[in-house]
Amino acid sequence: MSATQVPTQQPKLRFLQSTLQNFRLVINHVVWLAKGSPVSIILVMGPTGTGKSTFINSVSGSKMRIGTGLQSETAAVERTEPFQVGSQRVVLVDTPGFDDTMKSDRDVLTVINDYLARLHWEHIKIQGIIYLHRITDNRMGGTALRNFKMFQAMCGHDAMRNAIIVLNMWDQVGKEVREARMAELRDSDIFFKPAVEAGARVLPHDSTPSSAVAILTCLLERKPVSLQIQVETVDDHMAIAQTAAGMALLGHLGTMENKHVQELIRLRKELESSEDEKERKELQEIRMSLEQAGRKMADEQVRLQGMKGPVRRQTDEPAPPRWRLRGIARMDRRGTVP
Ligand SMILES: Nc1nc2c(ncn2[C@@H]2O[C@H](COP(=O)(O)OP(=O)(O)OP(=O)(O)O)[C@@H](O)[C@H]2O)c(=O)[nH]1
Ligand SMILES: [Mg+2]
Repeated sequence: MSATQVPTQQPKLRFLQSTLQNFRLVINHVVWLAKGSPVSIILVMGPTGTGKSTFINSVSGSKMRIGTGLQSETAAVERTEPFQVGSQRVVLVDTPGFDDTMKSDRDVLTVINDYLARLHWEHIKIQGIIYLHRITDNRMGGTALRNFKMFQAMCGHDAMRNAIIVLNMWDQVGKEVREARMAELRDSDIFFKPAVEAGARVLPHDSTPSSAVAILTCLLERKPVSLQIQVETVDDHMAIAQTAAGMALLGHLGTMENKHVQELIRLRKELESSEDEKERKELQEIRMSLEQAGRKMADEQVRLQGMKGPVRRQTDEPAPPRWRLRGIARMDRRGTVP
């Protein structure tokens, strides 16, 4: 090729390249439209009453029911319509806590796991998990610890990079107290430290929409993941009781049953030594309710052990090919995600 030919051929080449590039863009756009626009799925977890639904409503414009009384409000997995955060479309998924007033922990695990399994079956990955904790709580009690353990067991070590522990109601507590509580929660082995070491972040939330957007934005920078329980139940066909979350729950139920047994032994001794009729009657009533609670714990363990994995879709149609979804949820033509 002579030196004089170069200037005449380069514009032609550039023209061809840019035409090809435009053609590719158009094709990509058509394919993108045909598939529906991608959305990022973010789960919101935490004990009942920590403000999960309030958080979701504040940033998505949804109208999830907010609890006003002492009872748990969100009993099922509910999701928002897709909404915009920066350049991305997001769906937030509200979940019941593992201390629901009406549902057993086994029921809660089942409803969350069924939803997660369905996503995994569709090859839809999770963009992030938000775990809400009230900074106003002056104790990390058994309920909060149980919820956090279940969250950890469901997500697994690798998904912790996609998790943010949100300290809710931040502005309800004085500066010094909240800073001290945050440090203790973050640095204690029995609280959030293992999750933080695995990559989870701990962020305050002052109840404003802008603070919620900042939290979501942090999660949108991560690469979507599958949660441990999704892999265990869908890919590895484990029964619920064999999963880390199932075992954590069985462990909790076993401990509670043991506590009831110990309490019953103590009560029996008290009953034997008591001669006061009124006191004996009261002790009998306590014993009956303890026995009933103990039976319920034992029954829950048996039921959990007998549970199979999540129920697949009713039809036996094969899962969609991986190239269709590539790890992010896509709305179908009606604009919905699973
Ligand atoms: N002060 C204050 N109150 C809040 C905040 N978030 C939630 N609440 C209140 O806490 C209560 C429970 O809020 P919800 O959003 O229903 O909590 P939830 O975690 O969805 O509860 P469940 O659905 O029962 O699991 C409601 O009375 C809310 O008004 C907050 O950031 N600040
Ligand atoms: Mg709720």
